[in-house]
Amino acid sequence: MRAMNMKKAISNTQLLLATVVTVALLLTPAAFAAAPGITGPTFNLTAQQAFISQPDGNFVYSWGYGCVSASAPSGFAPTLTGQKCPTMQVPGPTLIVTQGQTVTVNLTNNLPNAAGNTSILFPGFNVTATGGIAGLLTKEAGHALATSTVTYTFVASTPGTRAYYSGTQGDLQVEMGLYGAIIVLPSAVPASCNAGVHASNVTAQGSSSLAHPGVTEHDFRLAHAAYNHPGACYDREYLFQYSEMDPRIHRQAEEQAGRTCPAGAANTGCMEVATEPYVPAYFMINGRSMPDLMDPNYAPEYPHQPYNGNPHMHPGELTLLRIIGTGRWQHPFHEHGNHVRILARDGNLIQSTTDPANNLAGPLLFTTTTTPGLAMDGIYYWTGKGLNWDAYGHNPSSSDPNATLSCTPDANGYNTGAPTAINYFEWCQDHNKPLQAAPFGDVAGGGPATLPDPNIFANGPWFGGSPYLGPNATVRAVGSTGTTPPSGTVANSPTDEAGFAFMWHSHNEREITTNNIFPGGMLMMMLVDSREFVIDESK
Ligand SMILES: [Cu+2]
Repeated sequence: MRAMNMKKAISNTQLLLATVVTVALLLTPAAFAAAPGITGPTFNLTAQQAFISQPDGNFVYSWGYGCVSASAPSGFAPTLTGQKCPTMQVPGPTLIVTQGQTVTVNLTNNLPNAAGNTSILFPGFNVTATGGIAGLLTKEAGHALATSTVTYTFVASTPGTRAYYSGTQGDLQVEMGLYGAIIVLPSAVPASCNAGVHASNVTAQGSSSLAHPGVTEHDFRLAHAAYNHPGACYDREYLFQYSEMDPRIHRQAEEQAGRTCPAGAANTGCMEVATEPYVPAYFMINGRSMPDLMDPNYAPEYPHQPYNGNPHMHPGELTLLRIIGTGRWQHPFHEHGNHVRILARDGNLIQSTTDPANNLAGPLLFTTTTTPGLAMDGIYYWTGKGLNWDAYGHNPSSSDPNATLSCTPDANGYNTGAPTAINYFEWCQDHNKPLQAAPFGDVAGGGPATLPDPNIFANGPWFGGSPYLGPNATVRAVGSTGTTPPSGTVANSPTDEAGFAFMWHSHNEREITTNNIFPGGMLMMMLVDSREFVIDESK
């Protein structure tokens, strides 16, 4: 599937939200999170049942980790004002700690008695388990009340993103939703990571945002680097956990959840659920499927699926992707728009053997194929390099000041000299290079393409939108001759921002369905907006 230049239909919603939040910010403490979670180093977790929502209207009986209701979450990072850590969520709460901390996780088993014992594995750490009952892989929280709590303790010895998941009846319990992520922030961040695109974003947007004058873009990062290495600096971050569900397994578990096991029942409880044959119908990112994953984090309609999948960035930003495969299948996930440079796998930074202090050696991946239990950290960025047209629709002979911006290439060919410029990080080789043979407005003409006339209903409404970034390039490409703006801008004022949307999705096309209906499943839209558009991750 390709989605080169679709008009960003959701942009308007985000604009409205940003406006609302601007007002709210005056009244409440800041609330920002792109990879939200709870901060430790002590976590009181519970495992229990609830129903999670899918876009076909199905509510799927599931098991998940959550925060023990009696203990307030130790904190959200970054702060999400007014949000609660649910007692059950899929994926489980993202545990955020700092390298060197001693982490304590107290797990209470509140699953139905018939489900048996449960536990958590923290692969990559030397875990000491106390209390509970001896199990196959670790100590377990029993399904009888007297033995329902177990404690795991370990030192967060190395930074990075890792999976955690049930070590008890993994074929059933991981399928049912007992998995999550732990993020260890580096204890030392290289000084060079405190500069860069993000630092200039914050500076630039405090005063110059055209879409939202006076609105400052905030810092949504958990840290300035993923690892203690200058090659691991980043400007923005997202966590994506990939999984799938076979609703037949969940239905069988639901039907047997009311059983009471006889005294002395085995650790595995007294359910009889066949985990083969395996026929998943739901393919999820962070527990949600397309289009639900585009809704905000902690949207009230998903009380047990608080995390979304809605990446958004400015040109040139180094975006850290924290990727975990948590299901039973591999998922060949493709991030359109660029490749992903892998930094690390399972928290192991991939360094050059010849100059490890300065150089990383991770592969550049077209498809970040997830493997069950495997975590990856990678850097993605988007610029207009290679488009072969001026993505901002500049025209040196225009009278519009936005059309006559300059582009001064830095050593890499990008316009980075003026952090406040709308065309910050423009690829200067294509500056003033026209796309359209005969545009309607004042963007430069004479290019190789003829785009559909948005004023002709037979063609225009089928055209996804603008091939331009920036606050008014879309309307300049239409001009004043017509009364109907390009289709995507019916909902989104063409005089406001236009961005690019790139489809990020599984390249196993079965997995971009929800219960056999396309589109759905493991599919999300990555949005690129020019830098004067304020990206607000607090929703
Ligand atoms: Cu694709």
